Amino acid sequence: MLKLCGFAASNYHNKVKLALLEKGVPFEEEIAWVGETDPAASPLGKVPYFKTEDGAMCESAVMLEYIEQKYPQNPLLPADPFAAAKVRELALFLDLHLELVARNLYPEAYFGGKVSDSVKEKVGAQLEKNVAAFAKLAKFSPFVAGDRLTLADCAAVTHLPLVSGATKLIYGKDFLAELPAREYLKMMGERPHMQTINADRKANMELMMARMKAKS
Ligand SMILES: N[C@@H](CCC(=O)N[C@@H](CS)C(=O)NCC(=O)O)C(=O)O
Repeated sequence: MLKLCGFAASNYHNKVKLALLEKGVPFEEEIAWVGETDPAASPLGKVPYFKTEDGAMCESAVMLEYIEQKYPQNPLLPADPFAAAKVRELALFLDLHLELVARNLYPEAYFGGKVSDSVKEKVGAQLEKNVAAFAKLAKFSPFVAGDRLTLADCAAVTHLPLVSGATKLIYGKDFLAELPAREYLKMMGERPHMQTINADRKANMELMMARMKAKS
């Protein structure tokens, strides 16, 4: 059976988990905390990663492509090559230009750490530019890439709350306020699989905080 390794408080873990649930792919979750991952499966020590009957793989974008090709049911990519590329473009923007940039703020926004003023300034400018670019590509009609659920939604629904929350906490301003992100997240949050993911996320977050407390 396909194993999704990671932990349910992770947005990248949930990006892949949502795709598996929406596609109806049978899988098991195996908990792998940061610092306790399998180096052969994830050489950078990041989660999530898959253990498959053919071997292991990491990087959520690749994992989504793998399940899409291996389990074609309930497709999360359009058959048309151009339309599929536009979905991948959005998913990449979400990972690379929004989430990865906002991630620099998480130590202070979410983990009680500190981020220097120079980092905040640099990240703020970059995010402002990147959110404006993302706004030109995103459709929100009602899904992020158009009228169907795609793998771009798996990234959007898991990353956008973190980007929105981190910018609110660090700059006192939600950088996504001009986008219909709240309505979108509300609509997505009504999906039964998102409700599972959110319940698992909350329970896992408590476990993670307890672990961090016990370690400090
Ligand atoms: N590019 C990776 C990013 C995954 C990622 O950053 N995961 C976080 C958890 S949300 C992690 O493992 N962080 C630990 C680290 O970077 O050492 C992917 O798409 O899978």
